[in-house]
Amino acid sequence: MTREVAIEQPILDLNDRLAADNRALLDKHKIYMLDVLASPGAGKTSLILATIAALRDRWRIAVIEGDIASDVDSQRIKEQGIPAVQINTGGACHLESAMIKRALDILNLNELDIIIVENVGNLVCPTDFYLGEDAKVMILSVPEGHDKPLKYPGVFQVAKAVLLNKIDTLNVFNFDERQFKEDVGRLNPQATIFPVVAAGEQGGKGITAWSQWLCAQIEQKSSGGGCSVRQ
Ligand SMILES: Nc1nc2c(ncn2[C@@H]2O[C@H](COP(=O)(O)OP(=O)(O)OP(=O)(O)O)[C@@H](O)[C@H]2O)c(=O)[nH]1
Ligand SMILES: [Mg+2]
Ligand SMILES: [Zn+2]
Repeated sequence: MTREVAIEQPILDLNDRLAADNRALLDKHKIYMLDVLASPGAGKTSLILATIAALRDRWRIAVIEGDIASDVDSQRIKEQGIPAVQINTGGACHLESAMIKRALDILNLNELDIIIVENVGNLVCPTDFYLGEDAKVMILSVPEGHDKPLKYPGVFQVAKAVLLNKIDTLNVFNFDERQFKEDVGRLNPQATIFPVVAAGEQGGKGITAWSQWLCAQIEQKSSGGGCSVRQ
């Protein structure tokens, strides 16, 4: 006789319990945590750096960097004088709440307002793992193609905001922005879409609108004081 063992569900249940602990800890410290999802190279670190530049006058920010290997991205963040914790998953293609818990133990939570998590580059399984964050957002970059909402619907559905990055390359890649917006709107009508350029010669385009949206989200959790975004 063979028996099927559903292994996925207990793992997700345990993950959710630890994520709830993370969330309680963050709430106690009034820290807003954002989980950034995207494919490898879509511009996660670039967007995080641009967001830090826009918000650092107003908020105290730290970054948790998730990568399979290396500390390349956390070094880029630390160069800006921002605390960063690198998590190397050793092969796992997503972050789990237990990993975030260990990173929270290292950070000084009394001196932070925002934690930005850069998840492992992957459009699939990070979608299923709640880490205790206040919101997930996702980035699609123009070279990946406008058909991605149809092929990877899950990540577009969990995102509170969708960033369309590298719009400086729209013409080169024949990207149909109207179709993209239509498909995202069908999957997730609540998601706000922000076309941006996170890096390069036109770097900074659209970042103010995105940062103002994020600032308003954070405001709802913090003790007030208003939003101010450096342009
Ligand atoms: N032209 C253009 N290039 C960009 C833009 N944003 C990022 N890049 C470039 O895209 C490459 C990847 O950017 P990263 O920010 O490292 O991407 P990532 O998603 O963090 O990559 P991984 O962490 O390796 O998954 C870099 O060479 C960036 O300079 C953009 O808006 N326009
Ligand atoms: Mg990166
Ligand atoms: Zn995975």
